[in-house]
Amino acid sequence: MKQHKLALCKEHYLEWIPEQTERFIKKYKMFTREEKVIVAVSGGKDSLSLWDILVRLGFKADGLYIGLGIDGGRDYSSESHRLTENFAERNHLNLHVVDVEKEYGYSIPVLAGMSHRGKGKPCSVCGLTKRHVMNRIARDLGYDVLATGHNLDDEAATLFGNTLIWSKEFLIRQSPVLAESDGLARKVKPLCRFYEKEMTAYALLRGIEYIYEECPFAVGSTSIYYKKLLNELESDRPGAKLIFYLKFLEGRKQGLFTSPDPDAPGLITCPNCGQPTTAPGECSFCRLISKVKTELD
Ligand code: Q46
Ligand code: ZN
Repeated sequence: MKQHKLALCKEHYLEWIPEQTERFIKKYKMFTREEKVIVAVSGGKDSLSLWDILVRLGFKADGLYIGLGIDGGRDYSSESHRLTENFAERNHLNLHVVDVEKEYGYSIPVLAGMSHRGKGKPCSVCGLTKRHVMNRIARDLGYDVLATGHNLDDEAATLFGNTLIWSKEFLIRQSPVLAESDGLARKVKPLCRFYEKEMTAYALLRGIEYIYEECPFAVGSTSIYYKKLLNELESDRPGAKLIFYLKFLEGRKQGLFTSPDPDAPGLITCPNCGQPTTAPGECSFCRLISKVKTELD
């Protein structure tokens, strides 16, 4: 690991990753050992590794898998579901599964096809649905905190995109920990300081079986393009990604991008699902489902 000027053998690497994760959990005050954590798992290396690390550290962590109904010619969702179930079974862990089609009547590609969001790509509808389900499950099942497997490459690419257009709204919300508020669960990213490569090495060394392919809809996405640019920068200047992200966090600590926009609308409750929303009436997710129902039924 050039950026840390550190080389470790397998045994010590597998100790170093959890030790560092615990340090980040404490440093950013993400959660305590007494709190109940739910990890959003996709079957990929980051989320399964996160679950593995939290359990090894002795945290009370269950999993949440959301079935999106994405095939992409290679059974993407069924394969990621199978690998997640395998992981949970092998480690005797508790996994909650929400199948979007069974629960709401339509898969992500069908919902996306009927919506104006996303210009032909389902990612916007997918993100909206995942946020809705994750928050509902965390709240309804009494979890204190929702953890996701975002790594440094994800965070640096998001930060790069938000910085290119100085998106204050998103820069304010980009943090290793987002406190709970008005019906929104606390959200944390314990892997936010690990490079993607480091997480791949962890998953492989731990023998975690995960889905290698990205979601078929990730191909050609802006975030992959930003990751490619940042990788070029990183190969010339090892550590550049980490510095970019850590300096941003340092700026936040000093008060940059932390004060909420005074014009931002406050949160109100959706009369249908009870989740927080910004505009009067049903939340965006409930509106999407009603619209698709009306058009398809
Ligand atoms: S799962 Fe969903 Fe991602 Fe696939 S459809 Fe797009 S948002 S790319 S993280
Ligand atoms: Zn709603």
